[in-house]
Amino acid sequence: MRVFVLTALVAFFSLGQAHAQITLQDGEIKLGIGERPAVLHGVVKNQSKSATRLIGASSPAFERIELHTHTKSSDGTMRMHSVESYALPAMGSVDLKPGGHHLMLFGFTGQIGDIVGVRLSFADGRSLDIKAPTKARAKHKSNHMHKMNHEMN
Ligand SMILES: [Cu+2]
Repeated sequence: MRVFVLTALVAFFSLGQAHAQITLQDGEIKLGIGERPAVLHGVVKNQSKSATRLIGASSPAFERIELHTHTKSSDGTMRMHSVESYALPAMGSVDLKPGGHHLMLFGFTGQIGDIVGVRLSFADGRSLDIKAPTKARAKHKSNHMHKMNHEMN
């Protein structure tokens, strides 16, 4: 019995090593109003011992996806801009949340309420296919900020 359990454990961990142990928790897409881009929030978790970087995302439901972050500018306001990648530490995570890193999704081709597939790509060749629900974005201040910033681009 003990030998069997040990074998099963070894098999389990070997399988885990072979597969990408990256997950997205609480992923959801808030659609922009009208032609405005959508935003994806969630927590990307890396449960492997290899640090990597999130370098891109794509979805059949969007024309293109950019990695964005917010930085405080010299006048104290938060500005959104695109970045090349996000660091994803070993046994760590990266938060995609309002006021921080987020994926900006342009050119939605679906309907509100659709559950859409998104592929996240990592620097070490790993990728993660997730499904996230699309929701209408509430009209609040942060939405206004997004609108303003994107109108300036
Ligand atoms: Cu953005």
